[in-house]
Amino acid sequence: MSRTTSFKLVLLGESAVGKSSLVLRFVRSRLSDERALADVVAAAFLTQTVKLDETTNIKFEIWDTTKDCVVADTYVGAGYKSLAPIYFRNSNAAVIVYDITQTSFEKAKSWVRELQRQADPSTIIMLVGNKLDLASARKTTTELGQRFAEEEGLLFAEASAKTGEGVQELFMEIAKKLPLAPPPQRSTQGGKNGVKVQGQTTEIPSACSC
Ligand SMILES: Nc1nc2c(ncn2[C@@H]2O[C@H](COP(=O)(O)OP(=O)(O)OP(=O)(O)O)[C@@H](O)[C@H]2O)c(=O)[nH]1
Ligand SMILES: [Mg+2]
Repeated sequence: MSRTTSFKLVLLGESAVGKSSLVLRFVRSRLSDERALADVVAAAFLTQTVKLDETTNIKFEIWDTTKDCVVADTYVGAGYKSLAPIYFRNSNAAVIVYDITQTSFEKAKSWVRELQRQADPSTIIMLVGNKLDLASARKTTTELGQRFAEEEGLLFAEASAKTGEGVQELFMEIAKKLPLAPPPQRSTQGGKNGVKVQGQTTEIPSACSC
């Protein structure tokens, strides 16, 4: 028997930094198919299971975000000032993405502050500098990202959704930090779609192909 525990993971970051591309690379392991990217951009929710060891699987319930839905929900729900904490309510992990070739690092820092203010303190936060394949055009040094992550107690990685470099590894690093015992259920009242997914453990036969 192997044990599968589900965790909610949310992706945050400025538009066009590559959030959906990272999810697609993680879930489908390739990024050559533009139609597949269009699908994942439209999807907003995907799952992927990774094997931590012989008896332990981690199922990521991945919530992608886009500029459009953040703006819409922010407007309807909380006014323009707050960046819709509904996206990270009940999240076990948050991946905050910036593009190393753009000025999106400051926006990533503001997402970190927002999470520190509003998310559950047990939420694992990972800062990811994406588009590592374009390192020759980088505006944010590795050291800058690494230092900020260290100061704030975050996990840190650089990756390329385009080549796949570092993508599986960053999700595995998060998987290793997740608490294997189910965390206490938190209230989902008022949460978008009323979803309650974190820390759900299911026993599945090891022969199961799913
Ligand atoms: N060179 C390169 N391009 C990338 C990489 N990741 C994403 N892109 C490109 O960057 C653009 C934006 O990628 P998306 O994945 O749609 O970005 P996003 O963060 O989901 O954007 P929003 O949904 O608008 O918030 C697309 O043209 C991608 O092909 C990468 O690692 N390297
Ligand atoms: Mg997207």
